[in-house]
Amino acid sequence: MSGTSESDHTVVVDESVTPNTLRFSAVFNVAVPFIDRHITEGRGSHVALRHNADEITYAQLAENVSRAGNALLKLGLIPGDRLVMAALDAPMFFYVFWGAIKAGIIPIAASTLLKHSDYRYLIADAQCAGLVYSSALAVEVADVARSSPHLRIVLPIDGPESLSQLIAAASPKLDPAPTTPMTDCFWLYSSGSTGHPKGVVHVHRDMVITSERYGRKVAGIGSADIVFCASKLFFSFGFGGGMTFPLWVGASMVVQPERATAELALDYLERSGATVFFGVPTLYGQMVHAYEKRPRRLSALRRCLSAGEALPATIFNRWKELTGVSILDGIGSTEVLHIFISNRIDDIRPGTSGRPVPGYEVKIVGEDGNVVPNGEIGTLWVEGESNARCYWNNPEKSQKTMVGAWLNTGDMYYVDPDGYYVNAGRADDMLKVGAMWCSPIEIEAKLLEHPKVREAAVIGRPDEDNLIKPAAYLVLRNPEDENDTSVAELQQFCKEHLAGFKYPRWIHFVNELPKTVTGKIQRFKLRQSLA
Ligand code: 3UK
Repeated sequence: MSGTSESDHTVVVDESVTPNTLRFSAVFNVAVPFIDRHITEGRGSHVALRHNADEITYAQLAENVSRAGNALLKLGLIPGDRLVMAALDAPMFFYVFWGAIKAGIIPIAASTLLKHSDYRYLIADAQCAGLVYSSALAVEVADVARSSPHLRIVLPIDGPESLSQLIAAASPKLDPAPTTPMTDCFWLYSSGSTGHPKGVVHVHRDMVITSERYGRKVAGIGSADIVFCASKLFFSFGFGGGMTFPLWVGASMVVQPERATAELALDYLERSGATVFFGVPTLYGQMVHAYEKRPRRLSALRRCLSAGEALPATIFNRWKELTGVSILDGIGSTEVLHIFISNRIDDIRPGTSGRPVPGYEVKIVGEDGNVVPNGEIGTLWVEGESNARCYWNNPEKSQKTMVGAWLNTGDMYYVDPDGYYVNAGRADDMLKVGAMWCSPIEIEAKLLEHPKVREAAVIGRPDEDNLIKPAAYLVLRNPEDENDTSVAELQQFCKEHLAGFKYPRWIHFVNELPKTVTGKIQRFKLRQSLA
């Protein structure tokens, strides 16, 4: 490219200092080191993606990424435009996502589990210029185009008359847009206790930081690995495990569009010969039960990673007995992009999140704003170079959460006498159920819509595997309804009207709920009564 020099788009890791310093060139498009670098370094014939029976090499990946970037530019998108992707995990996800980045367009990987009204909100909120979607999701994204005046391009990714034909017809040569390490690169959306999900804005350097500091150094992924990640690419845990970490080191990835059940995940692990596996604790728990019923040959597996919710020690121990492999639990977030406190392969304390990942600073802060004495519980803050630049269009929330270089995780933590970080729940009332955000307020609101319910409070409670699930405390209009039939009926009502994982696993009938003088429900009092 005219005006591009050899030293553009490079990052140098200075191994002589701890933590390592990462030095970026002033002109830096992250698609070059993650995609094109493998060709210049001679890995073009190495398999990048394994998708059903297809194998896609790094050379083919690089070519398709450039084609996709050209196709998006030809459609009229320009650098700086935002492109919402409602895309299932597949090779096309990689082409479109990286093609956009290479062209300077900002992809937003939206959850594929959203409903029509969620997509409508997200598209209007992001003020995006383009929307591309997997044809399987066409029903949910239908007519969202009308919700945003900014939207110029709406196109299915696959099928007849789709982006895939434009990509096939486009040129395989594309000069990388001359972005910088701090230019906005991509967004993910994250939900909170009330209101709408927030756009989390990440810049070009962020995925380099997570891939080097956690993916390579802590998870230990190398170019010879075959990585299978059960979490989807729109969830930043899956985004790292299933895409950026393997790409950073030139490893192979197993790509599969379906939701991973325990059986399916075990099948994939066995058949793909995966050496590295990423999953969430709820899935590991289910895989333990499935494996106990029918053992598998997982002889290639050498490393297992977990995040999204706390991994109970019992699941760690049982998985290790069954497979011989330790699970490294670590805490991460969409805002930090990936894991910043983690166990290490030679330093594991089951039931804890481990120790800070080198390169990240963490502190535990009390209600007075000061760091608490060792061993006391406080709110966990984190500082690191992959922290999101801001929440999109939400200065109030950005200001509260991101103070200087520090980010408030909203998690309660303490440090045990040996220096391991132990999770002690959330500072807010939010729950992580199967690693997915679950707002008690949303479940309560749904229960209140039921004619039998007068008042409702929802809190988290550990199940038999020690994983958190919602429990509801209800005041009914008519005490005569306090029976098993009502429990079943109310659970069914929630299953029908909420995402499947949100229904209350336990329902308790009470005469009154603990409240403040102003009438606010005191969920912490219910939690205390459980302890
Ligand atoms: C909770 C954990 C205990 C915690 C995520 C790894 O989960 C991820 O991102 P989200 O934005 O949620 C972040 C919140 O989830 N959490 C995550 N991991 C753990 N709690 N132990 C854990 N190991 O409340 C955190 O604030 O959905 C995880 C990598 C990338 C991610 N985005």
